Amino acid sequence: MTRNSRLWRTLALVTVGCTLLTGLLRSGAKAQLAQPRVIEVLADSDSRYKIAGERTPEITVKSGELLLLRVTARRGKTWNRDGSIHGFSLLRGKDRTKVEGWDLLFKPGKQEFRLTAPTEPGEYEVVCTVICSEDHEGMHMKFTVLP
Ligand SMILES: [Cu+2]
Repeated sequence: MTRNSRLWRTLALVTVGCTLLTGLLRSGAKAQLAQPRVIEVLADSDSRYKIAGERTPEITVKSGELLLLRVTARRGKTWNRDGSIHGFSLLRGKDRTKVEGWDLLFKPGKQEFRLTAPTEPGEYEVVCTVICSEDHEGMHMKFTVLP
């Protein structure tokens, strides 16, 4: 084998190696940046959650699913001292305990939250935790986690 052909072979191997490595790194980055599913909710001034196109708003997700909760909040009659106008707290249906990481407070306007759906399938409930009007107790919605 001439010196020249050995050189070319080395170059070819390096090129293939780099291409493979780049591909690997790219697919890894893609997995990490997996697009969450967007859920849009209006936390309205009449102390109700609303979801476009749903007469009775409810959220259904898959166990452990990555979510982006996109919220628009409108001030009701009363709000918290810290400026929060509505809350969004996820409770387990069976014992009404809070799900960790799902105790949110909203400021007026648009805001987004990156969340992971509970891993345990079942029925949950979203409740508002800010006394936003005399009808605050009516501010809740069904939340279902599918296996
Ligand atoms: Cu509220």
